[in-house]
Amino acid sequence: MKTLQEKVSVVMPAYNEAGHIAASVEETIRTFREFGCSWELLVIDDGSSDATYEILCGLQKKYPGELIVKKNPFNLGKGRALKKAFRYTSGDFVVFLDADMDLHPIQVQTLFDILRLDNADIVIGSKLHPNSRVNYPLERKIMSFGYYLLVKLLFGLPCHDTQTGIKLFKSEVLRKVFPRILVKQFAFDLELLVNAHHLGYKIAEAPIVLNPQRKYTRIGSRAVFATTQDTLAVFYRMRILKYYDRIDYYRRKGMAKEFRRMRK
Ligand SMILES: Nc1nc2c(ncn2[C@@H]2O[C@H](COP(=O)(O)OP(=O)(O)OP(=O)(O)O)[C@@H](O)[C@H]2O)c(=O)[nH]1
Ligand SMILES: [Mg+2]
Repeated sequence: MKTLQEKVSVVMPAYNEAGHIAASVEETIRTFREFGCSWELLVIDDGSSDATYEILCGLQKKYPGELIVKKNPFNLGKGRALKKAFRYTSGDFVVFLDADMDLHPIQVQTLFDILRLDNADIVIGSKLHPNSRVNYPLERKIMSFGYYLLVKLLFGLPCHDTQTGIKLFKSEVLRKVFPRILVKQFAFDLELLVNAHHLGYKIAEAPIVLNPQRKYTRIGSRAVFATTQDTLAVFYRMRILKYYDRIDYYRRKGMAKEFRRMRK
């Protein structure tokens, strides 16, 4: 990373993470200082009802020039939080990193190595990579594999796990893809990756080490149902309505808003 000429923006979405956010921010800052490249950390509080934002404001005073803090007044979900946060980044590369410390930031190095080796535009951490070390319950493993089969069947994406909270993008990719997508709340990662793939960007996968910090996952059966529903909605828009291609056409003509309204 020391030889990296370009700047890296780390974007961390945080929703009710008062228990983890300080450790997460401090560890990320320590790691990137050691990497020695040019970087910034942008944390967006997604309308938390706990003390996440107050803790972040304290940290911002401690790390001026390194930590940027933004806030959504209401909880909008991870996808919309990331889309908003992206507007404030100035890096040539953008890393999405979850705030719960399940995935240590040191792993960003592996993602960059794979980006170079594979000449990729996007590298995503994958729990299903043969070299990953994941310490999470059997039912989550079965869910991950089932979702992989569904995604393979519907989209033929060259990835095994779209859901893991560490991803690296050339910022040009996000600049192109964000305006096209609807940001489906439960299938945001998938919608982003499917559209990037559709536009011809190369996606590679990286092994990860995952150490769950929460005793209980926040993903319940309602979220599984909603994720499947949103995934099918992305399929319908991509393959049947051709919405994503048409929104691009209307955007070029400056009529995207009218088109979105028509399609609602
Ligand atoms: N659940 C949830 N997370 C959000 C939201 N907005 C931002 N986030 C952040 O998105 C990241 C991923 O959320 P998690 O709840 O950890 O989701 P997960 O890793 O799939 O599930 P866990 O097994 O509970 O860790 C975390 O950094 C959250 O703080 C939101 O509206 N809901
Ligand atoms: Mg998590």
